[in-house]
Amino acid sequence: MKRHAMALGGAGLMLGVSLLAVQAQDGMGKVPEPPAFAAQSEPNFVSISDMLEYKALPEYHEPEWVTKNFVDTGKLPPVAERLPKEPLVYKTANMPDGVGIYGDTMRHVIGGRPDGWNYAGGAQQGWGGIDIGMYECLTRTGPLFQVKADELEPMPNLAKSWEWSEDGHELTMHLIEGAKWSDGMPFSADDVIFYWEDNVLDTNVSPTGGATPETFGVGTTLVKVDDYTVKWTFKEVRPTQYLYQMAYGAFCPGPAHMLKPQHPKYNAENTYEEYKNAFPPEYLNFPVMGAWVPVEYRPDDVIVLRRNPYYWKVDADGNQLPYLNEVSYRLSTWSDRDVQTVAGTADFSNLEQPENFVESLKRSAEADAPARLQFGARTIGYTLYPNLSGNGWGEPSELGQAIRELNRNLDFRKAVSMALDRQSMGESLVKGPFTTPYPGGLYAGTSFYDKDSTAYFPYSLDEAKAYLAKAGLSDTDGNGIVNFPAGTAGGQDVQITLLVNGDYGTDKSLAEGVLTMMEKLGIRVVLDTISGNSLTEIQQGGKFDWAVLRNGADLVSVVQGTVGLAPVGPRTAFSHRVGTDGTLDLLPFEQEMVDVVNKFIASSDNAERAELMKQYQALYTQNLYGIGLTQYPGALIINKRFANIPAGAPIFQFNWAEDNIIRERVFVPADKQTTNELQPDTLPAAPGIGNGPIKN
Ligand code: BQZ
Repeated sequence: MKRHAMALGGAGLMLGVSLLAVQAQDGMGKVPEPPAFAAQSEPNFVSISDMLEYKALPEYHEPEWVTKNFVDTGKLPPVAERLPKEPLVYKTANMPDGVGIYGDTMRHVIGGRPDGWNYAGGAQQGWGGIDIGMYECLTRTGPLFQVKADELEPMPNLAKSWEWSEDGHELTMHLIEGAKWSDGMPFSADDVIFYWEDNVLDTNVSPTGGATPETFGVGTTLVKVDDYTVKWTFKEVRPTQYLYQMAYGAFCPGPAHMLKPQHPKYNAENTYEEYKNAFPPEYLNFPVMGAWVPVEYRPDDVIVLRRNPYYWKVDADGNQLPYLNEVSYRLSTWSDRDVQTVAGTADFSNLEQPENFVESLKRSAEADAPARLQFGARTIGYTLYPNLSGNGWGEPSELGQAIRELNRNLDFRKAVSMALDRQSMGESLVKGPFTTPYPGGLYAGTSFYDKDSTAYFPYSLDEAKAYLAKAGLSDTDGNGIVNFPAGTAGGQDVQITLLVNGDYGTDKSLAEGVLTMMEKLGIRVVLDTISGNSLTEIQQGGKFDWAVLRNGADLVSVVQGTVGLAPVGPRTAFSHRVGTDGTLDLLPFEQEMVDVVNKFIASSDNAERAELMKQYQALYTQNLYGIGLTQYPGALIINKRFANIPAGAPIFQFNWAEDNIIRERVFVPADKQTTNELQPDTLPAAPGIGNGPIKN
């Protein structure tokens, strides 16, 4: 069973019997066995050193049209001068279809909308792989799904190597030397330090990747040693865990030469809001370290990105990557992404919404289907999060505060959990062996999951009502909805606002399910459905009683986003952040969870880490820190013309598939290339409002 379960790379470390079986409690039942659902393809497990190295090569190449139209005309220096001293070199043996050829485009469809390019300063680009393709980070973790379990550690990226000091408190990182931003300006430690000091540590800024000062450990410092060396100092000893935080989304520095002049610390004219929005989507050719640069933006229509002529990665023959000249993002809906990719009018989709499973499976099974569809393991999961702050996070109203007190009451959380019929909730999304009831916590089938440490409160409306009464609630005005006790919120009906992501059908269906089931319990739920970029601010501002959330990588991989597993810092956890007095009013079990997660971060002993995660799982599920809803697999849908797609690439594990498949190595064989490029034979021009690409 273990070999098969997800076959997740990384830590398949199951160690003997669990030391902390769940303490039997009333209402607890057997954890449901997920229906058998094997991933449709397995990764070829390798070492990181089999995938890449940093090395100077005897010669370098680029697309002919770039040489002819740009280098020979003096618009660009020769490719060798545009590359760093030692580019990142992808090894041919790890490329499923070998060295590729230049040409073609990958057409994406996304449900998000860009509000600017200042990722470090908090602007969003629309998700769906735009930011992942534009912004490079110190380390990289997406492709780790194919790394051998006992060799799991983050891959080098902008940081090409690092070493720990004797005492384990200092980590010296060596950056790629001589690399340039896509406008030709040098990349150096100054970009890294500007990101750290003036975006992460400056709490007036909320970087889009979610980084907070505590993301890298309370009291951690980062200094420049020289142009290509930085040094971290941690309170913990050898907290290797933080190397994962230095990957996508939390440590992807922006171009200081562009951002600094807009930052209020250096430009008193600007407010922090103006800094965040200093580079709107109309501002094109914004300098990046990623493979593609935004050159065209048509609101509610499309974003086109063209190859970065200064991209610092090559294949083993010295061909500068990427192979694809262009990537584009049609601005539509997430659901339309599945439809268009299966139909062949788009090229890539993470099939993550069960309501599209059946149609997508049917169409992609046909012989002439343009795209292939490959299910991975169950790494998509949804949770109902009660806001656990009792000291003012989100400035709740009197009713809101009364609800927070209820949320902090275990009997109340048990009532809510036992009123949820997770089986029918899953089936309402899609019939078949896909969904499974999810108790909450770490996902069944993932590396650190332990069934014996998982508590589960199965569906029982009667028992749920008993717990509701135990929480002091009864329907005093006989309208079917329980009331607060006299003296609390005026004894009014218990009415709860549920925050929902309006951009996904799945989120809305699950929220509707919660609403209907709570009604049967005697709780009125009102949906607060938010679409677009403002949702993140509402979530991070704590402006919700309850929220339905598609979980991040922390509950799948544990090692990615670890600080999100519990409120280890003032702004690290989704459902409990500092109150108006700047303190975290943790419940006793939350404090235990924080202690366990901090021990995990400070430990590099695999046996101890596995044990700690059992304790975490037991604390989480026994106390219903989050109330799990459903868990299911996703499928990668990719047009059949693309080559170098790694086997067994999950849509989501350490990161999304847009990172996992290493798009800069993806290519289209000559006989399959199309004329789908929207801006053929062009390269990014100078950064500026309305500046399109240049042809020659
Ligand atoms: C994948 C992903 C790539 C963010 C986003 C979006 C944001 C959240 C989440 C997913 C989208 C796609 O997810 O659903 O398949 O392409 O972009 O970044 O939901 O609203 O804030 O966490 O990753």
